[in-house]
Amino acid sequence: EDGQALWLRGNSNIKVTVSGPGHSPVVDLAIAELKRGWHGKPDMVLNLRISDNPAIKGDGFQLEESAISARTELGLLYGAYELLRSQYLGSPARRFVSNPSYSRRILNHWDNLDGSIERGYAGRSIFWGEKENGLSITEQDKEKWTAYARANASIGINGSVLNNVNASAKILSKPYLEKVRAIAERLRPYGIKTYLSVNFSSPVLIGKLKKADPLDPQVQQWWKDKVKEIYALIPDFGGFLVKANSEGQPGPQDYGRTHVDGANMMADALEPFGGIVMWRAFVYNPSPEDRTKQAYKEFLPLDGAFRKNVILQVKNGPLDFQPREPFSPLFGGMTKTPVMPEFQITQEYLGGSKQLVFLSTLWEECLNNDTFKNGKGSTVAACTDGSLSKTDFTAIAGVANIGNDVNWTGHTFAQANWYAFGRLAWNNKLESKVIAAEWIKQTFLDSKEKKTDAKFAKTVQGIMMESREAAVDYMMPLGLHHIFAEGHHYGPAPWFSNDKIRADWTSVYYHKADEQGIGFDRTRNGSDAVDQYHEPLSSKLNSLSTCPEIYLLWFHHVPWSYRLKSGNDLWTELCLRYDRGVNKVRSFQKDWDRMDGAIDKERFQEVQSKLRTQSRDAQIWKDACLLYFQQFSKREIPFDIERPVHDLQSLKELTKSRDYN
Ligand code: BDP
Repeated sequence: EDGQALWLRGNSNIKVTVSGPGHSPVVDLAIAELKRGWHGKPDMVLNLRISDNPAIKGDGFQLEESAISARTELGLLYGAYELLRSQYLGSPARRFVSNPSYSRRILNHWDNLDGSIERGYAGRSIFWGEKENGLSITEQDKEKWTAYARANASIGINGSVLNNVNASAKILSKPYLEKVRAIAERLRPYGIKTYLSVNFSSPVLIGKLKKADPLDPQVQQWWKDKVKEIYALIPDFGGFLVKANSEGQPGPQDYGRTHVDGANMMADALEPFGGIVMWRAFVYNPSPEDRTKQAYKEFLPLDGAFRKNVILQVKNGPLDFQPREPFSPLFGGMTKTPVMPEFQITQEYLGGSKQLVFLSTLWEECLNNDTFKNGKGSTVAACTDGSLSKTDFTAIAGVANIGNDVNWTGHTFAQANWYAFGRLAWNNKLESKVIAAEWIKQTFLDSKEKKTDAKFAKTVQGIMMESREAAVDYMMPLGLHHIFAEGHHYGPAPWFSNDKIRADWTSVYYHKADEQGIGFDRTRNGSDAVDQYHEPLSSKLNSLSTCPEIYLLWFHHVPWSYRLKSGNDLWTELCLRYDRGVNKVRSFQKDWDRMDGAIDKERFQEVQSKLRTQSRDAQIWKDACLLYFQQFSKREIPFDIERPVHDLQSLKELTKSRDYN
């Protein structure tokens, strides 16, 4: 098996009769899927019906043994996929209602128009490729887009942003919009809306205007005309995603205006057509202010000033998709402006497509964090899914890990991250261990159990559930962050500093190791980032003795001799964690090897080989970080753990090289 079929391997020959409420592209798809993948009782008659059952919300559905009901046709399609999934998983048929946690469940593709993908590790873009074929569209392209749409619909994803947030203005030119239309036509039957990332300077770059000032009537008119042109081609177009005044991208501040001015201008253009603006809060400037505080400081004063069709898109943590971050304080901070979480499915900071890291646990951790916005129980999930603010303008985004590799995602196990994002976007209370179990069975095993299946499922679920914590351990335990090699973000470079670039792009800015200790002081004596959180959390984080140890060095500069809860001093604990991380990956290798024969050779060997690479690279992380930090701690690496096997100098050379990532 080459992995192309993803988690949708469940064709069957079992007969079923399906009656639907008339015919439409969506209903016909639901019927076709049920016939193709039916694993229920043979010769059953299944009814699909549109119902106004008040328990069903949005595109939700109700399943019963012989019926699927929904308010919308799309609800029937989602119900069909859920029914097939539960049959395949062998879960007994029972009556239940399932409603989506977020009404917009969106993939963000960081695909460039030349076909390259920013932070993509699975080949080239499935949408673009000036080098490959310009703007022409082949039959193969169309089939790929359909397969993509189907996979997404099967897990409830209903939106795609087709191009990189670092957006080329060309996307809004006529020939590109024509291609967007062709893509949208393929995605539409599966309920997937198309969105675009736009460049704020588009009126200048592809229009004939001299500036892109959002308060200039000519600029406003330009956007209105452009939006009209888009909707003439794509009547169900979803809206814009905007990265403005961030990392060199243009924005309203170039004209002395605010993010509100910029977002509202676009919102006004989109509003008559039902389109939305997803305005990214990932903004920071070279300034003496702690980078992790900047987005909150920028956006909190703007709360309430955005148009009704603007939603703020916020990365899970206040920095940038690190292996572990505390949640962004904006989730609990904004009260009048809807906020949507942005997760990163592509493993920019978690091993590209070389390492097995199941990200569902990271997202689950974020969603379950309590912001204390309205007192206890105000989780990030509740702050974003409409349950606190009683709105149904809700959304969630995941930065896609999809490319034109045969298996879509490079690493077979990276498919699980795509899958998990969709499942959590549909139901943000699902547990990662359940998601893992679902994925394993559908991806690797047949619906009828073989003898080896239960063992395989359990072993692999164990690996997946421990994989993210293992990565945290061998990369940056105890709250360390952003000590990656420059540029490629794959390997370690805690030594990285450079006077010629801004400090907050270097590693030393973040770990601040010195002879006394290590960590970034974000307490009230330091940058005071803790006070962007509500009480009692802010005080809890502020105090060294109550700050959760997983965030210790994120919030505190801690002496090497400081005793942790384990009884170990900080230096010893750091060493043990790095060592534990490496050992975990070694144990994943052993566990995997024991599974030889339980699944197809092709995928077995691919994963086996990638685990070898991961072991090697975990060792590099451990050696690099311990040997580097040891220069400050001046303490011995505990004698009962394995010694480093590399020299620091050689690792400095290695991680710089282009081939190493
Ligand atoms: C960082 C990536 C960069 C993205 C940026 C963003 O390194 O490539 O453009 O985030 O999210 O993680 O805008």
